[in-house]
Amino acid sequence: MAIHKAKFDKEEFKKAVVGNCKSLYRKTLDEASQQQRFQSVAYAVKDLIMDKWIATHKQYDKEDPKVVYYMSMEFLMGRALGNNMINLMQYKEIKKALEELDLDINEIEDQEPDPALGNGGLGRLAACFLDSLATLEYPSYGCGIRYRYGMFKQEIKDGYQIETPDDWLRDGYPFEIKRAEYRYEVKFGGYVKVVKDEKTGRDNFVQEDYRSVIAVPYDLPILGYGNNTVNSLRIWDAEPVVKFNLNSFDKGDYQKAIEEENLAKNLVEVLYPNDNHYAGKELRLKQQYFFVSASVQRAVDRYKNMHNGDVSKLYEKVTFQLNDTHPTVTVAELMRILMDENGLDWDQAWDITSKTVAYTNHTIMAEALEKWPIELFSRLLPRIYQIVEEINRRFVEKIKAKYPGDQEKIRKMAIIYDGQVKMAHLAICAGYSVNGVAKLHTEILKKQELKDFYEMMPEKFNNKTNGITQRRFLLHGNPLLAEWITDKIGDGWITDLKQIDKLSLYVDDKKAQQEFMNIKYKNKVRLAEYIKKYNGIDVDPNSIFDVQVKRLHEYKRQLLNILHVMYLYNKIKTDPTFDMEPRTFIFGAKAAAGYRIAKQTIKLINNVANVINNDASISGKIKVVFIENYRVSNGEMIFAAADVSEQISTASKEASGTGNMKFMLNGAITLGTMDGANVEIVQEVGEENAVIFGLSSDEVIKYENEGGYDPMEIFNEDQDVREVLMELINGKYSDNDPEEFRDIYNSLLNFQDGRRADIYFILKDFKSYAKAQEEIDKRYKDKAGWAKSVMLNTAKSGKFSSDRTIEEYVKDIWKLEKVHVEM
Ligand code: GL7
Repeated sequence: MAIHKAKFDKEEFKKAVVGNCKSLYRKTLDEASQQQRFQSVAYAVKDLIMDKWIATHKQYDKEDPKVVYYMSMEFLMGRALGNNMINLMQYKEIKKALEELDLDINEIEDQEPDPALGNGGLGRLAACFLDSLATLEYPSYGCGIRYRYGMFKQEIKDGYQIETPDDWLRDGYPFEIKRAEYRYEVKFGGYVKVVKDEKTGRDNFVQEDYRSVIAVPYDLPILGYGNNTVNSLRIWDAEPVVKFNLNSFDKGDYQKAIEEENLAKNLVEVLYPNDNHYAGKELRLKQQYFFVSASVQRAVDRYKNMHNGDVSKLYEKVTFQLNDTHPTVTVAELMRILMDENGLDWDQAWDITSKTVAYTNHTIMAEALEKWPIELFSRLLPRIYQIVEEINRRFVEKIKAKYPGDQEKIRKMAIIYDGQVKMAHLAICAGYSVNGVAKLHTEILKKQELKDFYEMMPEKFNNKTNGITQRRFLLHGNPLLAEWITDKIGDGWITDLKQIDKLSLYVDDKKAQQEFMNIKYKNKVRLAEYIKKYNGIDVDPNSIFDVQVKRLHEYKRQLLNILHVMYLYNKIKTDPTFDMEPRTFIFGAKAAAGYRIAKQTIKLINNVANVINNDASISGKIKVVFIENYRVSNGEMIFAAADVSEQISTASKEASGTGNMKFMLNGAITLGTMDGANVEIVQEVGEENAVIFGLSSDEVIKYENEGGYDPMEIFNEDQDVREVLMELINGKYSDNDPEEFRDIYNSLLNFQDGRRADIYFILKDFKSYAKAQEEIDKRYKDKAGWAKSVMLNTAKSGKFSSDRTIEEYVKDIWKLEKVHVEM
């Protein structure tokens, strides 16, 4: 790829910053607050972007390339300022200019709120994909929602998680642009009237007595690295129709006007903070249809403008990728627009739709599968429901034709069954591609979860192993290592991560090992300072930094990790001479606000931390830290500082994971189960450079099919496990209520609320995990061996760039062409 570096006029830039401060705040820089300085700098950086942004869309209009619309309820972008400076290739230049203005780039970057319009891996994947699409010069839009409040901020008070609103727009977000010229009406409720067209004899379907809102988009620039491509993330805000059209007042329909005002206000108010869990809330379905309808209306309009109003070949230039089932109403909305607004008949509309929409599955967790009650779905989206019903009717006919007399197939595969609309079935039936997100995950889809669909339509199924952008998670997040790598092998890795394999040459070189570990040490010092500042805990950068950061979920088994810490603590207490490398166990995780066991687990980790960190008798052999408010920005720093990457989900449950890749890239050893993309990480780096434990996914699935296992056996036979479990209920780690962790205890040992004991096999895997932890200790004692191993992790991470993932989507699914933008 030809890297293009634009000239940078330092004096111009400085002038712009000073000028922005004046015109935005009527202040000089030294009078301005830190936030105001950040805004002044951000607007100056935006100025460097605008011409490229304009040029990119001119070029798209001229060449009329095929475009992918990445439809996602979540985009977990992280901060933009530093990333934009990086992708402009002007980080150092701007840093220098700011120094001359007496501004510290780190402090300025720290002023930016993380735009956190996502929960976890699924939302962050969407953000990495946008970065790669722009870098690889592929035309694309991210389509989503401009939530007024993103992912909540987490505070820890007395060990408990407290959620506070994330008011990310409070000071104004400098990089967004309101596109008031693109306004679309989105209709909810009412009923469908059939009106016969006198001339054609055709039935027209008209929604009556509905409530509606106006969708207004805001665009955020998505910069390619080292090129002139600037794509857009388009997030939709909702405005009331009444502001726009006073008609309802004219008609005296005051009630309707108020309802519409409230609808608009509530619609985009907040991101649902559930990860891998579907709550079935009516407002959530409204959000889904809202952004889907606006995005599809806009995409079809744009296409028609460029093709004389003829929609018949839409699929040649437009493709919608559904990020999980959340945007699946895309299927029916596109059908509606093609039929009701463009006069196509069913077969034509279906032919186009089923060549235009593709679906990514991100989870097999049953509680994440979206199923909407017919009553709710049809009341909220009456016309969409009619269309889904007809899709279902035809699909069931096909199933019957293929499997005559097999009622079981219909029960398992129908889109509408048992009073519910099954979104995954709709997406698979209508989509031209269905992909999983790691090899193992795709195999489980084909063999288990979606077996019937795979048998009927094998050609649709494919795998796209996830990836991450090395621009944010190495070049920006770990500048010391990035510079060292570039020094050794050149900067090709920034846009072609496969090249990082050239580091393999250095893994036995003593000097290189020392340099690498020295950088790791400095990154650990940086994190230790952060921990001191925000947690008030002293941690030793010479200890092993053993890190588990990700959403708190039972299947991710933070509980296994902390139970092991409790076990280790007991070991040290009974044998003070017990020899081990000092270890700092670092956790970071948000729990969904209504997820009780997850919140109890946070409290448990904090209470264990309290006891252990204040026990002078163990002379600092272990420390436990819970980092508050884990998010993209502090994540960048955490990955850079990790020695051990905890990826310990119950095998088969973590579809892919992407944190695992960020740790590997930054030189950490994976301590994990054979789950998700861990399998491929081990394949790349070699078993000897990871530490693997626990049940395999086949074993887990086998137990599940046979009704589980009996954790009581382990409890009765294993004294260490029993001791740790008893500590959950004997008050050892309770500050006031000794019953505090009873639910956790019960979840491991007792059948309750229709759920088997220990459904995530924590006790089953405990022994094997403890052994794996001993193995980590042993390996760390061999300094040279460890250094070689972590360097190999970095060197072998080439596969896990989202650039590779995107090239695969482009080649196998989207069939896009690159568009080069000249300036
Ligand atoms: C997830 C998976 O849990 C995670 O393993 C995967 O890496 C990610 C991106 O594909 O998607 N599925 C899901 O529902 N969430 C995820 O993070 C929230």
